[in-house]
Amino acid sequence: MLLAALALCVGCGPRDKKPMETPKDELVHRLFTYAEEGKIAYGHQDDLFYGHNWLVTDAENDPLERSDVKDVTGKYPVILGCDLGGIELGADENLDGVPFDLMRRAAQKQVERGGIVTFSWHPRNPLTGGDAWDVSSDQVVKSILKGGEKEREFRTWLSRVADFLESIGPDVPVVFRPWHENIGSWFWWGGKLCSAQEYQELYRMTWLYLTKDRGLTNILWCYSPNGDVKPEEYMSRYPGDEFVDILGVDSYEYVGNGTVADASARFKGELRRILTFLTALSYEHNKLMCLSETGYEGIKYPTWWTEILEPAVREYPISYLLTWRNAHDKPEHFYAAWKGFENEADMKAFSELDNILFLD
Ligand code: BMA
Repeated sequence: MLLAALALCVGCGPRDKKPMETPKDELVHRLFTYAEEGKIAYGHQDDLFYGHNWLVTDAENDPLERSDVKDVTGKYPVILGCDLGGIELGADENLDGVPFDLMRRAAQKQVERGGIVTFSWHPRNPLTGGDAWDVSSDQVVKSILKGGEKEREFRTWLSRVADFLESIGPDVPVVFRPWHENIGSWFWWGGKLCSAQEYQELYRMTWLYLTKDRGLTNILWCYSPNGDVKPEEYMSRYPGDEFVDILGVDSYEYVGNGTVADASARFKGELRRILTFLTALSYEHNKLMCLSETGYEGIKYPTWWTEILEPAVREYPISYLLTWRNAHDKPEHFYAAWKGFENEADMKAFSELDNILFLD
């Protein structure tokens, strides 16, 4: 099996790895090994908090055993995605209603089960008071950098992120993916909302605060631009090798006005284009790579998992891919199959492929 997987994966093969000294080194090593062996771990956002038609209600005592992915495949995803949006204000719940106490317990449970946790962050807009998508001002990033009017307040925001990550456990390595989709202009830290230099300062400042001021050295830092970009755009806001462990990319299938079949074929081609340049960059910079967010909202292509997604990614050394959340309160907003959904058998078939990893 291993030989078959290696033969398929053109970008796979041994890498320069640091000796394993810390829990972070061990996770980096584990993820590099997946890539070398042509394996891709599957991840799902908010997997343990809710699904298409259920929701954890007893945040303190729920055993965290329910998962749409487990209902369909019999296995949990290797990667649990969580979002910290709202933590910066000291809120009890994130922007999608997930209590932070539940999130902490789920992160610990995921690790106990042998899995991995990744955190994204959709923070509010520190200048206008709006949400992460409030792009009404191009002064926001500037306002939180050194000397800016919101610098102090933003440090408090960062301290709340640090407190939460620290509370998961001192030796638990996690992936943190701040300031994502930074080439497009839909978040206040996006392409047209700050200069490349301001963006890089923001990323480095976040890294420096968590790593140096707070001593959180078990974080794997993921840089994840949106995927609809040219290779040179992808790196145009890169903060530097010292600050990044994983090169990620967010790329979704959109149907638009055409047919589902056309959109799916287009998506497959687009993913290959992106992952080809990402593979070259990951070798050049000796970094891990992943498909940090992906999916097709409502998954309207019956064999999307085995005929679109897996063939598009199998040749590339991505350590993992993560499909977005299955909202419990928006019936069309789901990115993994759920019990009773028409393409559930295809997702199960995907979970049984030799090169795709779930938690057994
Ligand atoms: C978006 C949507 C929103 C959600 C946000 C943060 O893609 O899923 O409904 O609030 O992510 O999780």
